[in-house]
Amino acid sequence: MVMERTLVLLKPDAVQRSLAGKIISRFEDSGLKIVAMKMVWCDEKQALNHYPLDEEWAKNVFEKTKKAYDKENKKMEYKDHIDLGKTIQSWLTTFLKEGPIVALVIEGPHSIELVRKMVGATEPRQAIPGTIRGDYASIESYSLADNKKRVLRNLIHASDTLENANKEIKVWFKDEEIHSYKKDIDKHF
Ligand code: IDP
Ligand code: MG
Repeated sequence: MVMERTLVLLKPDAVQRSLAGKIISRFEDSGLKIVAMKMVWCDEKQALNHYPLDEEWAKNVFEKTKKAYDKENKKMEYKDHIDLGKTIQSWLTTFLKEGPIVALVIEGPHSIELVRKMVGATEPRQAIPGTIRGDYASIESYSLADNKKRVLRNLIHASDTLENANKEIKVWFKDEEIHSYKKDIDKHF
């Protein structure tokens, strides 16, 4: 499907650093359409619904993290992807509850892929300049996060697949909170 919706969260560090407006502007500038937006201070249940311990996700996180460790010739202390997944999940829920977040649904052709590209790599240190993480969080790294036994503070979440986008949108928005309206650019799609 070409026309897609994706879920974006401006995590507590983005709100804390007063970056919400700047980040939202980037999505507006792209031509994609914001169809839902609100500020939420979530609880444990909502945080866990957003980051359930899904085996595929844990494998993916494990691979990314291991690659970064290998590059530095550092040994990972985690037994396997489930061990790492559980730790990251608990750090993530603590982080999401730290302060209010801004949740958005962004709609447009290929919006899932485009938004992920604008967001940049998971580890901000690897995120290239011009991406949101690369511009505003680049001093953040796996090693800094690990030393403090905390999650990567990387400002933003964006859905990575259509299946996850559909699930995640439901965690944060009721159907009636998502709006349909026309923009000029729509006539080209
Ligand atoms: P993504 O946000 O780029 O999609 P995921 O792999 O889905 O990245 O991981 C979710 C979040 O978990 C990341 O945004 C980051 O905040 C955190 N995270 C992932 N891997 C690690 C890690 O190895 N150490 C600390 N935090 C991590
Ligand atoms: Mg993800």
